[in-house]
Amino acid sequence: MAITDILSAKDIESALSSCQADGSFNCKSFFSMIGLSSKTPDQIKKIFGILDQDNNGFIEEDELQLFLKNFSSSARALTPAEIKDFMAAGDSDGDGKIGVEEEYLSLRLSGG
Ligand SMILES: [Ca+2]
Ligand SMILES: [Ca+2]
Repeated sequence: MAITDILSAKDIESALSSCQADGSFNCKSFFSMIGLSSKTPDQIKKIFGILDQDNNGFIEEDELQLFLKNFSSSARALTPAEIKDFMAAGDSDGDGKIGVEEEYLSLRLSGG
């Protein structure tokens, strides 16, 4: 399944163009630009499954590093500082990885 089955290619394009420079990625504005907060829990679970490349039920730092590449193979990797901020925003129980409940919760908290 492609991520564009769930999200609009146009939204993805504008979200990616907003964070082309190193250090300009913000997970909350990115999620808001791709319209994630309006998705159903089931759709969010599917997106989580795409981001969780090794399918172990959690998104880890190395998967966050390649986060943007899930949306476009030519997108850049996230910087260590961006990964740290992203993890801090998503990892509410502090175990160093993001579970699907945490992803969903952080989306609801970010105003969805
Ligand atoms: Ca994983
Ligand atoms: Ca966690």
